[in-house]
Amino acid sequence: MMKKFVWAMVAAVAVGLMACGGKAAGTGGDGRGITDGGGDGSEAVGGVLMAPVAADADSLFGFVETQVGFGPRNPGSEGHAACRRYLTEMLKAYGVDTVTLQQAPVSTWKGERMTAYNILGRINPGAKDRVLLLAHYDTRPWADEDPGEENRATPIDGANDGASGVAVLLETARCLQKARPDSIGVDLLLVDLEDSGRSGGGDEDSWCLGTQKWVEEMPYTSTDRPMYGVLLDMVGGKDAIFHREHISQTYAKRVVDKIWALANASGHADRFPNSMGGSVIDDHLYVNQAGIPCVDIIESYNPHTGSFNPTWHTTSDNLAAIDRETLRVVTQVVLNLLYREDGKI
Ligand code: 1BN
Ligand code: ZN
Repeated sequence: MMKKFVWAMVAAVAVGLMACGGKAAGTGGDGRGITDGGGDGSEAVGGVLMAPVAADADSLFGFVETQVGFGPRNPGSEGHAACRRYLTEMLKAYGVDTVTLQQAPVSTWKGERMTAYNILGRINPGAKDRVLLLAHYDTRPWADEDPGEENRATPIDGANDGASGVAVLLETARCLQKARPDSIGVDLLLVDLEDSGRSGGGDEDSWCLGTQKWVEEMPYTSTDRPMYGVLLDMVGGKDAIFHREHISQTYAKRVVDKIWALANASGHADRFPNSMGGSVIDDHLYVNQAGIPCVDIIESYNPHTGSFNPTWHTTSDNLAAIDRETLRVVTQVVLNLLYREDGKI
């Protein structure tokens, strides 16, 4: 049967940024060689890369706080609807050129029929050379990994698993408004229904339902599809370390090499060690299978668990577990990547 999609173009009118609760905090040098100095294109200070704009930890934390403030964002919830309105308005407020909403019917592994709402913001939509950044904004409907059995049917706050990756994309939009890329386009994709999958293995395609729909209807021709994608997932954990992830390494090794080398040159080798972590079924798998090399920046080899952050799919995945410095470092690496592609550093 022909699948039916509805693409609704949302007029890009900047309204009510602060009313949405988002922060538009100022930026400043971070004392580690990254400055907000207005884009002179300098290569390095003391051997550390210098981007035209610095990610701001308070701004990033504010984006997480606002999302968590909506309550759990599991599909069908009030928090989910409020969050997707907020995200659409924030992208517009940061001057993203077009914001579109894809609505697609999906069935969960429980047989529920739902709608996946994917939000795409495009900067310089006419540019042939593009980078795709993506993150899921939905949260898991059940804390099924919680140590307390009584909590396992409770929806999670998803401060790390959901809100952190979205915060990186919003902060990227905020920074790119201050120093627009000239020669590249950037697509910011906020995907839905990543986290309602069946745990325990054997039903991989029950995860990432929004992205599975998105790749069927990608708005690209053969000449303007992104050079590569970068997925941000669980990027706000305390002292989080980001190892190379296996699926990324298999499909997109050259992009992994580029990002980890750039993180090193940015002074963040401690957070991006040049070694392998885990293998994660995540949104990047479907983007890779659709022909766009895509890397997952994810905490997949936590020293306490050997896999994800200890708060993963528990009621402890809340604001108290968020590390502003982790968010800042990851965002700065993403910004440095974009400005490097744009020829600014
Ligand atoms: C990542 C974050 N995922 C869910 N929340 C993907 C995943 C799928 C992780 C299956 C483990 C198993
Ligand atoms: Zn999850």
